[in-house]
Amino acid sequence: MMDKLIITCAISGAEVKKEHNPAVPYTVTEMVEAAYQAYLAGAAIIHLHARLDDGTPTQDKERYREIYKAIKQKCPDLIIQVSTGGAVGMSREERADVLSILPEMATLDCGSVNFGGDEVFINTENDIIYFANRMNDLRVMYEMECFEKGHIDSTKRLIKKGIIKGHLHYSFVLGVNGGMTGEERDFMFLKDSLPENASFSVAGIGRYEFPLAELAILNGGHVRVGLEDNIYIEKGVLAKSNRELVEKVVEIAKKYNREIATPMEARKILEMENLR
Ligand code: KMH
Ligand code: ZN
Repeated sequence: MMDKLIITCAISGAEVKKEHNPAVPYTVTEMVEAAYQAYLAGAAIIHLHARLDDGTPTQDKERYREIYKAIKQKCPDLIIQVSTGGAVGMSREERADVLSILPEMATLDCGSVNFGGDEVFINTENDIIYFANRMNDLRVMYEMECFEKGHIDSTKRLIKKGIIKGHLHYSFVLGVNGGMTGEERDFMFLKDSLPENASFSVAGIGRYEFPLAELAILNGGHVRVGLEDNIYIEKGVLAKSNRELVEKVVEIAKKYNREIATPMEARKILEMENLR
């Protein structure tokens, strides 16, 4: 039997702006409201990028602390997964600053990928080792973001060396302009390449968001949606909110009788209970 479905909502991102969709949250109040509404709709995890009030992405630990605390005050049981990816061009140390607030969960980006134009999201092998070691030391649960198959292979090498350890949870981020596409065969290839006993979630960028969500729901995976990844509820129609995107996944899950995990159930599925 399949585990219940863990829905992650990537509410803010670092690249998407209010000019793209006015519902993208920047301020602390907007972040809390977006997280709360996503949670009410069925999200167990919030993937969080901090922003300044004017929308500038930041990895500043004090800004993260403020947002983290405010969200927790409103929804104490929600899992908050902070980004250690930050924005393209940030240094490794800048990106890791947020870990000092001791988040329950964070992303571990497992390789480099072109991000359109002149942009490259750089994650060298030493970067991956640096982040994994820090998160191991701080007992932070990590979700391994893989933008293509080579990134999964890199994690396997680091698992063998004992650097990546604990319950293995992956996120396939597919459809980035410069990365792997999110067609069914891409999904199957990645899913079949995972180490044994790993769990996975999918994050489809743009038009891949809901087709990939459906594939994951049918194949025992978990799903990430949110304005970081996709601003449309359907072709040409802007999503009114992060909540609306979560609601659409819940509808798809219902169609296939896949139950939705609460945050506590998600902690169990991801074997996070022994970390803290
Ligand atoms: N903003 C991207 C450059 C993550 O959150 O860990 C990186 C990103 C990955 O979003
Ligand atoms: Zn992110």
